[in-house]
Amino acid sequence: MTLTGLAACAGAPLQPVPAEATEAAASPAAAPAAPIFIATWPFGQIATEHARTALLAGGSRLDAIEAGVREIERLSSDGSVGLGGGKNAAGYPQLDACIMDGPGHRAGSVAGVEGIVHPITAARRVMEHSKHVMLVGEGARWFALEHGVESIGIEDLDAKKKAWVARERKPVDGAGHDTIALLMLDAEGHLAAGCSTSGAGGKLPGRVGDSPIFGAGIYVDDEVGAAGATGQGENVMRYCATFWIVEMMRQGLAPQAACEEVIHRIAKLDPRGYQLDICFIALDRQGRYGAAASNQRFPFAVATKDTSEVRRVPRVTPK
Ligand code: SD4
Repeated sequence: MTLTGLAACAGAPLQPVPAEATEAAASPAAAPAAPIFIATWPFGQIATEHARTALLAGGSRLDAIEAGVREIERLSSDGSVGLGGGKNAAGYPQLDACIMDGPGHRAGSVAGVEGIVHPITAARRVMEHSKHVMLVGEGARWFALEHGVESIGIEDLDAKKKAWVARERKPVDGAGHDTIALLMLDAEGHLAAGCSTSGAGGKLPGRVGDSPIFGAGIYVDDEVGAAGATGQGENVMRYCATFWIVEMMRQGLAPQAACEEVIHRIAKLDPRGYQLDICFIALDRQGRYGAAASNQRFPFAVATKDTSEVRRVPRVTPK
């Protein structure tokens, strides 16, 4: 989504979307000292700052990631995260979220979950209180309820589904879509990440995007780095894009170069070339970070212990 679109679909201004975010290409020459937080979109600044506050208050990495993402879910800040986010074709939100911790390569995820206020918390509960990694739909809701995650009733959804089926049973052109993907490196050199979205507006009921999928919405390798994605999820998940970015970093590319290279590689493979609407952020364990987008300017938020800013990258130059 563009900045203009972002502003248009925001319910109430939560933070001033900076008129001129810092035009950033790569991360600064010297990596800032950890902890470092990086998140998608200007509203990501809310997430990076909440994550930082949680960490500096003595929370764990996962507490920080959860706190940052929860705040975006609570605000449904850009109209596309949380229960106030985009609706599917039948007129109700189905939410996707996941969380991943570098040490132990632990991961939890929920997809297509209904009436759950904080899917990121549900994802963390899956990671910490089940032997599974991912729960979907009805089962994800049951599990979240059983584990104390705040919820709302979904009794009205059945009627909405039936009405939609009786109409035409087609996807609709939904409003824009965005995602919060949040990555962090702590002072001990460990990485974590989280992601949450209501997904592509107007999606078919049951559609799952990239956001709850490891290697697509986010990926963390504690030896190397972490990456996160936003944009058209189908074009991210078909290429395991965040896994690919991390593997590029393993081969020696800086985060900025890795994000760009994966876009070029995907564009080369894909019939749509660069018209893919995909955007990435990445952070390595040295604290270097980067971002890239296939066909638009892409603002993202970065915070350290003492700084917080929104930067942006131009779309990649096709090659
Ligand atoms: C999805 N990747 O469900 C998400 C939506 C998004 O910018 O990030 N849009 O496809």
